[in-house]
Amino acid sequence: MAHLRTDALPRLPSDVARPLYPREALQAGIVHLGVGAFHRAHIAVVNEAALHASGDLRWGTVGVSLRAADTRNALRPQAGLYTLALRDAGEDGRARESLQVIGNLLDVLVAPEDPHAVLERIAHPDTRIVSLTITEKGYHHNAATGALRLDDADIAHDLAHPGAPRTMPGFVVHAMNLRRNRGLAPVTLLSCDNLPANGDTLRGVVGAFAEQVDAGLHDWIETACTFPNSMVDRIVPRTTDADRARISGRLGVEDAWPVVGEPFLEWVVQDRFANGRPEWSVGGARFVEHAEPFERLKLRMVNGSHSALAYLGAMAGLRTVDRAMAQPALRAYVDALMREEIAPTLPEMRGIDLDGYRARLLQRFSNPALQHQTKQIAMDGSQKLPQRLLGTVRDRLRAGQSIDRLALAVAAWVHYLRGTDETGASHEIQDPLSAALAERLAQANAAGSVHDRVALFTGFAPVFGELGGETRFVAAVARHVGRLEAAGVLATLAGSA
Ligand code: CS2
Repeated sequence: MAHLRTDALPRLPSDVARPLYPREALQAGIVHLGVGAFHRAHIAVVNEAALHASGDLRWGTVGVSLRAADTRNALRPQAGLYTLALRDAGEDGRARESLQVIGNLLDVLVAPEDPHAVLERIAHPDTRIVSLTITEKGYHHNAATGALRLDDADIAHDLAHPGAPRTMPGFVVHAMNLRRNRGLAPVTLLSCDNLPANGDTLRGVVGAFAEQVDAGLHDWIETACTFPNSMVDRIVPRTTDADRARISGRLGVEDAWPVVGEPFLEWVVQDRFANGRPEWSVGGARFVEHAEPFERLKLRMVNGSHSALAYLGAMAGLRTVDRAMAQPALRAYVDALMREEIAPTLPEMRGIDLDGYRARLLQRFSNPALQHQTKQIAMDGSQKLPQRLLGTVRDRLRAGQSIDRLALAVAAWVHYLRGTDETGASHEIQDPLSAALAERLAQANAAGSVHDRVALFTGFAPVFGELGGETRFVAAVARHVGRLEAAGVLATLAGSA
């Protein structure tokens, strides 16, 4: 089969959408760090709509992979073209899928191969926006406090090697130094990661790194660049070989690197751009003065419930989110978690109907056409729990409210960390703090009673902060860990319904 390339576009089936602007005239106004599936199914899609509607050709994208070469290797022979497949189930329950070939990704750079090229791209006069989806761990911060970890080996490396950094803070700050020294315009640094006040978090880690480099540089970044907060939402499971084969079959040409997502998309962005921006509102983005309330809503409702479902589902041997949702006890639990414990912590927001939001979310999680793996969501728990679950726990404890269901989600993570599910199948703990977590668990396991074990484990400050000292929290988590260990997920849920 021939490959997806520019010359294949006119021959694609007529129901496949494709770029209709002159690709060869696109400039690279955006550098995107972390050009994974999420970026290609979210920001790039909104950007594509803006290019179609406005014809403003300043906003092509150069993607950067901070680690692996696979995306570049697959996309360079395709001139950056790839297919987005949006999937859900029709009324008859059968999967349906719409295809669009996206054209605004001009090139992909692989940072470890050529860090100089990445620095020069960010420092290029055409670059106006540096956007990021590098996942929580890419910030090299303490997830509980938000502070840059100056003791991190890669951060120390990047402070010592301005010409060959490895981390996001290293690339951003050293490239900003080049821009400032060359008298170039500042840029917008746009975080699209699932972090609370992600722009402020980015400003914090970039600022802390810059301070170590040069006080003048720090001030220039602070005053000239902007760091909008943003909320991003679209479920994007990892692409499988079966997806690749099915999509290539429909296209009639081989696409080595398509992405799959749900039809739903939201993007709320604080309208604070240092050097212009595309007309992203035509692609569904919403520009606001304050994005934090939307981020909190999304992190707590979508991601908090998602993590709860992932740990409970994975431990019950349920491989995908929709299969977890098909268990009445799990569905009822997630519904009650959102309704009873999460939604009441959220402020009133004009235009947001929380009951409708919750109902739609239950439907999104039940999408059988996505096959979203519970283990994919279970990754990196130490980086996710603080903003997804623990902030909600804190708010409720402060208000003297019950945290029973939230504590079950936290207990499910602790249960998951033992590395074997209830069917006896083992799973790897993928987490940047996996070694420290394993050490803590081993110490805790020597402690005796479930309560003492959980007390020792929740004393792990990089995740739990001061919560480890909250007796109500420790007692509630311990009660659930005890039940999960003794009776398993489904019996625990049946007991707490
Ligand atoms: C998920 C998110 O993998 C995960 O941790 O919870 O990627 C989730 O699918 C998105 O944030 C939805 O917008």
